[in-house]
Amino acid sequence: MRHGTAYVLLCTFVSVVAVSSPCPPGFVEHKKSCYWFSKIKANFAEARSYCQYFGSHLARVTSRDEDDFVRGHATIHGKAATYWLGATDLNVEGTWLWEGQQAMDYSNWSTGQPDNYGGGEHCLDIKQSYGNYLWNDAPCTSHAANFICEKGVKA
Ligand SMILES: *[C@@H]1O[C@H](CO)[C@@H](O)[C@H](O)[C@H]1NC(C)=O
Ligand SMILES: [Ca+2]
Ligand SMILES: [Ca+2]
Repeated sequence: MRHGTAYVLLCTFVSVVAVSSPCPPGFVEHKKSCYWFSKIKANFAEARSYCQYFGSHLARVTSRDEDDFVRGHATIHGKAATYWLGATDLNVEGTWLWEGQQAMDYSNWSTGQPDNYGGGEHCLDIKQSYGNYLWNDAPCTSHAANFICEKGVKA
């Protein structure tokens, strides 16, 4: 019985340690946010819904530091061809806003982007083939891509 009790205590301890990360399982911590690099593909609206389902939003990359983190993690760990980020110019062509209507003060577009190719590119993605995950505008609905969800670390 004593061994049983010790085992239960050990398991309790291990689970407390396991949940002590401020991020949900599968999310990666960086600074004050948790990020999930999807293994699945979806169009932009579906990707947004997935993130919301997990209590998060499509990632808003608002600084060079965050940009470097996202690009680095995609390069070393994620390795998908393309990821959606949470910005569009759907309201006013050429005016890019992060979801939640936050102005895009920092950006890091790939050479020649955003080009609004064919007049129909209004959602932000990062592509491995575009300068190793520099930014590009892409059609929101006609193609499926991986995506990155973000949520703030709980205070
Ligand atoms: C964009 O990212 C590249 C690669 O990490 C970096 O060399 C460049 O300085 C960045 N641009 C800006 C505006 O921060
Ligand atoms: Ca556009
Ligand atoms: Ca483009």
